[in-house]
Amino acid sequence: MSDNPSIRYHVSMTKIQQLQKILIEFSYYDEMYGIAFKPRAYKLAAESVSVLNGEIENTWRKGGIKALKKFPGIGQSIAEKIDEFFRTGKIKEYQTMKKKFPVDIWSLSRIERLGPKHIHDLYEYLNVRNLSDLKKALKTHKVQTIPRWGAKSEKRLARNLGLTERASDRRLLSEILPYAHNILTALSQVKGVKHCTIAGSIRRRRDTIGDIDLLATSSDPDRVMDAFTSLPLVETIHERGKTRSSIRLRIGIDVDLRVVHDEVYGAALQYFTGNARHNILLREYALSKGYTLNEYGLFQHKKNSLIVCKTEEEIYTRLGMDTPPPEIRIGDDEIDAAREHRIPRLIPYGSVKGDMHVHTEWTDGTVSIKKMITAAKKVGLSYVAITDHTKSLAYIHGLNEKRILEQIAEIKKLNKEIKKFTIFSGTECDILKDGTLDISDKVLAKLDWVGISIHSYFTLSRKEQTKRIVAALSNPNVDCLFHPTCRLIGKRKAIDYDIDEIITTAKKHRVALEIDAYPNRSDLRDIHVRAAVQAGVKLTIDTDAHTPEDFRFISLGEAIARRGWATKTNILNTKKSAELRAYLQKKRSTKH
Ligand code: DGT
Ligand code: CA
Ligand code: CA
Ligand code: ZN
Repeated sequence: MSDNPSIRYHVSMTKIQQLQKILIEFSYYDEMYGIAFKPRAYKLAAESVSVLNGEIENTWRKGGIKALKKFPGIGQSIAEKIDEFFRTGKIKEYQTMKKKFPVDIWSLSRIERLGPKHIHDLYEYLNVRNLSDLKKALKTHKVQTIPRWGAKSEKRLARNLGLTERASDRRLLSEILPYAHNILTALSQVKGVKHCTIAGSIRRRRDTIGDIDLLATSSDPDRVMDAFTSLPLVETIHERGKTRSSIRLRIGIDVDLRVVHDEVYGAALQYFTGNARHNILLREYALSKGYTLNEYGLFQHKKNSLIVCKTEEEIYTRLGMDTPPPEIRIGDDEIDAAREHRIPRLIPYGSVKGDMHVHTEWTDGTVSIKKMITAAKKVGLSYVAITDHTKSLAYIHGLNEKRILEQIAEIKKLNKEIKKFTIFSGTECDILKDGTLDISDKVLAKLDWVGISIHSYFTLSRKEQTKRIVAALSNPNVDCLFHPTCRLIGKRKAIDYDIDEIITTAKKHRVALEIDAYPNRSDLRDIHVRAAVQAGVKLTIDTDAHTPEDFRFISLGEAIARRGWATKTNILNTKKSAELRAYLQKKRSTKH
């Protein structure tokens, strides 16, 4: 048995991962022995294989070696090897290579800054074949005895090995975003900096973030790197170069910074925004149009020249397509849509006018209705729905029918007092195990806005859970299903039900689905949003605020909506309050 996670990982490697491993090992091996040109091709091929995953095999099945050659990095010789692998599960040349060099190159290559030459030396001088050999060699301080290595390199290797083993946690966007902005502000002020921007998964507004990627252009790159590596937040400097530096912040997240020339800013931004899959599909498309696209620029084959693209738009335009917003660059169908000019105008940030899911001290919120209103106004909202919990949640004093009626009266009074702001009387009514609601229909009918949600029996079977929610959605008083999948990132998996059936039912009964922007919820997910949009189901973007500060999360919900290709008209609470009230009243009066 081994205590090493990456070794255990090998045991359960999929076919594609094995192929990727083989290609990477070939690339390292070729580089060790100075076989020119090939390593780069192998790397590109490995990348295509890993990112396109099952498509590689499908393509091979349909068109064999010839079809494989359309992918970046895959020429005749690599295509033949992949063909052999899919046919026989083996590659003879690989087995020969492994006999000559019996080293787990793959695992070792995952250590930051451990290149082919190093792996070669470790094997030649110390007989290091895998991670556990490497750990032993480090412990006994043998690594520093390798010619030209020294104590410093040994120390760095030990540290990077530790980092590789720890670096798997993803962090919530909301937690990381402020740090990214801080660094951005600091770097933008450095003399000589022209552009400075956030790229990577943060620019795409993913829910969770692996590391922070920044991109800058400057007339004095050294100065930018100095500023970057001496930021007060820095814990470790992994690497400091002229064009690329990498640090770890004290909060335990890494930051990559690249500094490039102005002429390639567009290409670099496009590349480092990703995601990798989008990049590879775009590259594939560019190839078919006679261009090579990579992080260094866009090159036209016919003229054998670099095309200056100072902006991302110039690249996409050159390739004859619209520029897909970063949020939808996931390597799905956005490139086709951009070519056919059918990406809709995604909901602009700042479009949400009111928050339809807000808690107060009546249940588990921290402050009064009035204080929540003040906070909502401060972030520019013009209405909210107060949606406290109901009686099933006894441990937080969920409201019963009597208390709900009292709250309705209180809100009526407040609405008369306040100006230029509307409060909707709402609820977050609990869905019971059998799909009935825990508040009487008579009282629900008196509310402006009825949200329903699940807080118990998360593990019912798929069939039972679907039936339960369908039943709840069919109640004519219901306006919205709150945090529809109940997932809590890092804590609770989504409940299991047939999302398509929920979407169909929501459509039938004109119930909206919520995008709950509370960071560890981010629920609905982007794919569900897209399905709901396609089905013509209305959505809301809410924060599920329990404290006045929580309203700041609205833009995160807008990001999810954008990732799900939603436009302004798909989102109910982009309406003005009077329009929304009219919409809800009409819905009630025509409901059967
Ligand atoms: P993360 O950090 O895991 O949240 O996700 P990203 O997308 O920020 O990934 P990261 O930081 O590894 O790389 C930043 C961007 O660089 C990525 O979005 C696209 C580009 N990139 C990284 N690796 C590859 C690759 O293997 N192939 C291609 N074509 N692009 C890549
Ligand atoms: Ca990243
Ligand atoms: Ca990165
Ligand atoms: Zn809630």
